[in-house]
Amino acid sequence: MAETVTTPRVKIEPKTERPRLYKVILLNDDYTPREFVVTVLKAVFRMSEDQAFKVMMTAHRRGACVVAVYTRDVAETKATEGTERGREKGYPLMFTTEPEE
Ligand code: TYC
Repeated sequence: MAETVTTPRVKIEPKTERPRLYKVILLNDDYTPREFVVTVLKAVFRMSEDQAFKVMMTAHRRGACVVAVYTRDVAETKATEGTERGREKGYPLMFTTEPEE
């Protein structure tokens, strides 16, 4: 018997939804020393001195700066850790998270 070769007419495209990403935002305040903010950015967000200084200065001048984007768990953990490092030293340093559009 002759072999029947069929070409599927419908292309099956498995769709894996990418997880929603969250921004970690650094908020300015009047009390936390600039150098301390830079130290926290380097330690928690693995930034270079240069990157950390630029992010700190942007928050200082504009009131807030997006630090990085992560999945929700990672964003929340890092925001909490950054805020906690300030709190330990008695500074009001604050990181928040916000979902990306
Ligand atoms: N505004 C602070 C100061 O003048 C420095 C600072 C920068 C604090 C950025 C927080 O997110 C911040 N000492």
